[in-house]
Order: sequence, then C-alpha cells, then structure tokens
Amino acid sequence: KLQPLKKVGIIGVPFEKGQKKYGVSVAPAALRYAGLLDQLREIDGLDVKDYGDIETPGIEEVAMENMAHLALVSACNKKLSQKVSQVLREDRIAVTIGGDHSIGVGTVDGHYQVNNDMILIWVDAHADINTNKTSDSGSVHGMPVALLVKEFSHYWPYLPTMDWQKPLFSIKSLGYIGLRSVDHYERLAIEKYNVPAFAMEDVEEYGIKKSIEHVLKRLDPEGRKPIHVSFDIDSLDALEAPSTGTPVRGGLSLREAINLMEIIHATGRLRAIDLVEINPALGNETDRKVTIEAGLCVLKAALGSSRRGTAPRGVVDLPIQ
Ligand code: HAR
Ligand code: MN
Ligand code: MN
Repeated sequence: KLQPLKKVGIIGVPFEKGQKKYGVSVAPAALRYAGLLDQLREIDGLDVKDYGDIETPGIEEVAMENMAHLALVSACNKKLSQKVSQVLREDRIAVTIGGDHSIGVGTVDGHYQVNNDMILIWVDAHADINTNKTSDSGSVHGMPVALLVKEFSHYWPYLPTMDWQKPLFSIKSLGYIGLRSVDHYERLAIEKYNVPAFAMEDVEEYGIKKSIEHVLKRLDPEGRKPIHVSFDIDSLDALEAPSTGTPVRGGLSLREAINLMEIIHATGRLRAIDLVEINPALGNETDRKVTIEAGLCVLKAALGSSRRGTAPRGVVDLPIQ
C-alpha cells in the first residue's frame, strides 16, 4: 500500500509551441514570482525542492501534416520526461508547471517509466485526444492524450523526432473530469474505448466528490495505483480562471477544483501533478491575478493544504502568559 509522500519536486516548463498564442511560457516565472515555493513550504511538513526550468533549444523544425512545431514539442518533452523520472526516483511528487498542455506527453511518459501501473486523471474543459487527422487546429496541445496511449498507435503516421517516446500507457488507465468542449472524433474515441469521462453535466448530476470517486474506482478498484493528475487551468470556469488561451464558460468552480484535489490528496497516492495553460499575457491585471491565485490554490490542495487549518506541530497548549 502506498504512503503519502511529504516531499515534492518542482519543474518549470516555459514552453508554448503546442499552441498559437504568446504568453503561456511565462507562467512558471509568474507562479514563482507569486510565491509558489513559499506557499508550498507553508504546508505542514512539506519538503519542497526546486528542479528549475526545462529549456528547449532552438532546433530545426520538421514538417508534419497538421501538427505544428513537432520537433520543438518533441525536444521539450524528451527533456521533461527524463526530469520527471528523476524527481520520482528521488521519492518526490513531481509537480510540473507549464507551459501549454503539449507538455503532458513528457510528464506522463516520465511518470510511466517509473510507475507503469499509474493511472491518469485529465482535468480539462477539453479532451486533448485529437490526432493530426482529427484536429481542427493542428496544435499539439489538443493531442497529448492521443500521443500517449498505446491503443492509438495505429491512428498516427510515423512521427519524425518522436522515436524516444513509445506510447505504452493504456487508455484503460485514463479518466476525465470537467469536459465541456469535446470535438466529434474525440467523443467517438471516448465512447469507443469506454473512457470514464465526467463532463460538466455529470459533475452536475453526481457532484465533484462522487465524480472523482467513480473515476478512481473504475481505473483502480483496489485503490493501490499511483495517481497522475494533469490539470488544465481551463477546466475551471472562465470567470474563475480567465487568463488562459481557450477559456470555456460553465466550468468547475474553484471550490469544486479544490475539493477534487483534497480528495485526491487524501488517497495518499498522488505522485505527479501538472498545472498547465495559465497565460499571464491574456486579460487584464485582475484576470492575471485571479488565474494565478486559482492555480496556486489547486496545487496547495493537491499537496495537503487544509482549509480547516493546521495546529502547530508538537504543541498541546496555547502560550502561557
Ligand atoms: N480541441 C481543440 C483542438 O484540438 C482545442 C483544444 C486545445 N485547448 C486546450 N487544451 N487548452 O486543453 O485544437
Ligand atoms: Mn488541455
Ligand atoms: Mn483545455
């Protein structure tokens, strides 16, 4: 049985070539500037180590049909995968700060190398399970799940520069929470492979607690497997997290997202979490502030911060006069 880890490793990924807008790459710096490390260190007993940022060298692009910047996406994710594996092997929870959601390829690949029984909870307004044949945008941040799952290998052409990444993760270990902008072929994929997908109307029906409990039970009935959460900030309602590239109205409240993360934390099995798609360059000063704050709240809840508060350690009474 897995025990909760009280050690985390932070990885920044200032990468934005998986989509078209300027600014997602600024998020790791913005979150650090807003006090990410200090706030996590305030969580009772948490040991926080910063592994710095993954830099992607400027390299020559390869042409791939309806798939922009494949070589850059690949180079970034290759380095990221190795870093996530390293953090996990050092017995820390891997906390990856994106960047756009194309970096989910590297985080999940790196996690799978260490824990091949991991399950993946994709918290997102979007399903990110397009191939280059089904995508309307040609942006890789809409494709990471399709690149990762082994059941999709035959839907892809040969992808130059991607030889390092073997899709081994099974779609049977994937679940979704928060969906409300799903393309037609993405929906077909979810139904064909019977992926537990709690879209917003399901969250409406069951509530966030039963929704995540259903997903966890389906993916891991015995409750023993390591959990990877890939959290796209656009899973939150656009009013709660406006500074993001593809906002969708009618999403999770921050309260629901915090509760979701508290429930996952309580399993003691969280081993990796990604926070992606915060774009500090979009919107006004207030938009930026509330979006970054929301991201920090989500991470803190995932890593054990309690809204009830925590009494001081090793102390049984108030100070005497
Ligand atoms: N489904 C659309 C596409 O493939 C939009 C998805 C991208 N937006 C995201 N990903 N933020 O979650 O292009
Ligand atoms: Mn996404
Ligand atoms: Mn999204």
